[in-house]
Amino acid sequence: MAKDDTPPPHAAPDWTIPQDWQSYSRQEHDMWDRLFARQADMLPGRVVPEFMEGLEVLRMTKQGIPDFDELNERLTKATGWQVVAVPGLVPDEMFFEHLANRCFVAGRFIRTPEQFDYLQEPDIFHDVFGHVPLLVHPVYADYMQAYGEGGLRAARLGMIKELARLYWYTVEFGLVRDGAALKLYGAGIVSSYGESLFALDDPSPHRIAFDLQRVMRTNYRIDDYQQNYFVIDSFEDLLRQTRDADFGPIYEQLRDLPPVEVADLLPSDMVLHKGTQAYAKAKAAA
Ligand code: HBI
Ligand code: FE
Repeated sequence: MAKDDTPPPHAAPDWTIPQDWQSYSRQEHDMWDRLFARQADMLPGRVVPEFMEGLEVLRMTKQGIPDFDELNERLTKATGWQVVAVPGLVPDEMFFEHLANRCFVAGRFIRTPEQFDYLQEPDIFHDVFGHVPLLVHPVYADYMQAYGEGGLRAARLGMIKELARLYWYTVEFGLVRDGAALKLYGAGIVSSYGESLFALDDPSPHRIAFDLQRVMRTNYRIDDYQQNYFVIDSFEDLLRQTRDADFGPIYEQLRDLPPVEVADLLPSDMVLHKGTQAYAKAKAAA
């Protein structure tokens, strides 16, 4: 997280930079195409259908790194959102402010061949392939804006950490119920080949019904596959629970409750799948 709230010299006061699409190399476009092909082959049937529709509506099926100007013509027409380039992580309040204005900030750099399977910092493939397709879905688009507005309130109340957990377990690593099955929608999952398989198929992680306060208490790991996934009923339900929630009382309760550690289950949890945690245990033992 940025400690300093002044943007780097090449960035605007709101931290945006030009995407400078012309300057991407052949190799960088190829990297996008390889990542795209692997995910586009595997995701149908695993991801919510709205995600695949978003790729089509935005013509992201076209080869090469998307040009934000082209992307934004279609995205703005659909839901009024736009994508802007930033140098890397931006300060929390700037991030929330952009979301509240229907502006999604994206890194402009793409991972190197050595980082094909995994990198910790968000690159353009994670940010644009992972996050942008669902922004054409009107309810999801409203949720993201509501989240930004909630972030600005949380910042005034000193509750950013709690609200960031909500982002993590929905926007980044969320699952949604689809009848008896589960589907992916979190950007951190759908931009990762390994986690797109793990999150749905592996017996290791817990899969727990979404509960706003529970999620806001739950720590997360940023260095490996998640040990918990939270499952929403629908985007409508997620939006209703968050937009209509008066977070004031929830935050007051949270101040008196200890955080929940990553793999812990609570008696109040509605557990859809109790994980073996075998994956995390094997990693910890190695
Ligand atoms: N900056 N570029 C960028 N991308 C993010 O996802 C991001 C950020 N700054 C802050 C931030 N996320 C977090 O505060 C959110 O996870 C809540
Ligand atoms: Fe992300």
